[in-house]
Amino acid sequence: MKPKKTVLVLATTNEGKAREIRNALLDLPLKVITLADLGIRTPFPEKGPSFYENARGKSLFYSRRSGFLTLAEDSGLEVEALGEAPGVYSARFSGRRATDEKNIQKVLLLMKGVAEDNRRGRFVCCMVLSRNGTIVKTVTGQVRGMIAFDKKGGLGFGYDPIFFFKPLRKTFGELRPKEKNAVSHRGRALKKMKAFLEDDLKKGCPPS
Ligand code: ITT
Repeated sequence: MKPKKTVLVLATTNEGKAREIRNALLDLPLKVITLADLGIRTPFPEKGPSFYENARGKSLFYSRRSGFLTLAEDSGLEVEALGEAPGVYSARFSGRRATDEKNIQKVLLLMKGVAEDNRRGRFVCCMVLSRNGTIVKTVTGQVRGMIAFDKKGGLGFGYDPIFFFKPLRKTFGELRPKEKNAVSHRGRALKKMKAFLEDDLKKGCPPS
């Protein structure tokens, strides 16, 4: 009989994030499910002042609700010339009916006239794993880039088409999933989380 896999709940409503996390954890003996699979629709009000506080809040909230090992993350774009905005407001930068496209247009408008040298930005990701309402592991990742003058590439999600990554001379919107994962804020955080999970699973933590 095959050993029972540990269930891991991805506590996110963002399909782009979920896809990247799933792909990165594919080779672990986990049964990865989503909040939707469990019929959990209660939104978590993200009101924290930092990525860490929002990620921690989401992770604990949904781990208590689901009863399973739960992974949540908070991430966003920080632009130096905009005083680190959009930051924790990245998802709703253009208002209550925000879309990726509207958010991108708002950043491009605010950056109009800003010279190339002053277009530095970075993506940040804080990821928190919880079990039974207790934090098990926290990891972070970040990546530096430049805010492009125009959109380029149709891959990825969110601000990817305007995030220019100098070492590859491409925007994140032009990177294939594996290429993005190798250098992105989320990929870097996931590398550490994956190492922790591998170890934890080897120790034979009880399947939840
Ligand atoms: P959940 O809270 O349900 O996980 P969300 O989209 O609301 O989903 P966040 O509050 O963490 O998540 O907001 C993250 C936003 O930051 C996301 O909507 C994008 O606009 C942006 N972002 C984060 N990671 C990104 C990435 O890899 N590429 C492009 N944009 C990204």
